[in-house]
Amino acid sequence: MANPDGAVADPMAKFLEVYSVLKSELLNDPAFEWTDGSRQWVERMLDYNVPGGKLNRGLSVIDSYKLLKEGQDLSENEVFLASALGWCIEWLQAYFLVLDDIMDNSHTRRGQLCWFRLPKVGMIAANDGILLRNHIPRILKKHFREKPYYVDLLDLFNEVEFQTASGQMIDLITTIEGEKDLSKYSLPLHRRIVQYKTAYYSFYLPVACALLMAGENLEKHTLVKDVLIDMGIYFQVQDDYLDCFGEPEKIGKIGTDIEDFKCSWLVVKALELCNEEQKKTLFEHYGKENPDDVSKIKALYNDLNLQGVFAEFESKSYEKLTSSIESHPSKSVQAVLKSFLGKIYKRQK
Ligand code: GPP
Ligand code: MG
Ligand code: MG
Ligand code: MG
Repeated sequence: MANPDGAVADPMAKFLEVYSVLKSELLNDPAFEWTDGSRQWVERMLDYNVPGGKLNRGLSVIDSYKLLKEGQDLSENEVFLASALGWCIEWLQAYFLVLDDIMDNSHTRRGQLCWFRLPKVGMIAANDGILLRNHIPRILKKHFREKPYYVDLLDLFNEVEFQTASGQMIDLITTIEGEKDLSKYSLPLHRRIVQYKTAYYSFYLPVACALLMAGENLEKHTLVKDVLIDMGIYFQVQDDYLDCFGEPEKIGKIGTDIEDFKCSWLVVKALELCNEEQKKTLFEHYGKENPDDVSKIKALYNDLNLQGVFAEFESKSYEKLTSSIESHPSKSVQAVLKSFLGKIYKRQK
């Protein structure tokens, strides 16, 4: 949306413009001798995997930075830098999703086939994941090398990636073939998995980036971090819920948690609420590829009214998170956290 003087007013259009800038820098990275073929591959891979999501994580770096600046007008350069950090998080997310879809044997993502499912791609996707990951420090080096917070930024991305990969590891090793045992699934195990695999990179990272840009010391913001981690846990419970009860057209993906024997919030709740008979059904049919087994688990989830149980959890979580947010001393930090919560409460996608 261009104004008469040519300036871009729409924040989303502006954010997408930064994507084009970063992409063309990466496609002309002087550290590699490009050919037309290699450049085309990377461009197609980026366009397929990086910008197609809701972009909430990326946009929230800019929103958070604005709120932290308490209404002061941001310079063009500040908007560019906050957008570039936002895109680094979207690159991180693309890297995780390309690999997660291989590991979870998924079929669709963001309303299209998973990248590795494209006939020409296959396991090249594993290397594309590595490339996506390597683009992040290249973007940071190009645009933040001279900043006083450069080392902290690099450290932040490294720490968060380590936490996410560790969470993904526990998500995966609970499903090892031959060791499938539902009796080890519990709310504390679920919490541990989702805290690490989702909450740090999806919720803490965007705000931490904005705090660093604003010159803050992250060690002084443990309260903010705690609330964001709780919000991330709530967000992944929603993801687990939508995996079974969401509409694939809205969430852009077909759920695989039941087939994959995942320690999902739904199965943990089902184990908590079931009688002996229903428990047998769970033990017999959970974690099987066969659609008949999957249907039996879904029918049981309905019998146990897990939709109602989730609705209850959702409103309770909202109340708890709101009261933790309101106990924070700074109004601008409260505004950052409330805007985040508002974006995800009762989400359908
Ligand atoms: C979400 O799990 C977690 C991730 C995408 C992190 C992956 C981390 C790696 C180190 C690869 P999910 O499988 O429930 O997500 P979705 O439902 O979107 O597939
Ligand atoms: Mg997964
Ligand atoms: Mg997955
Ligand atoms: Mg999921």
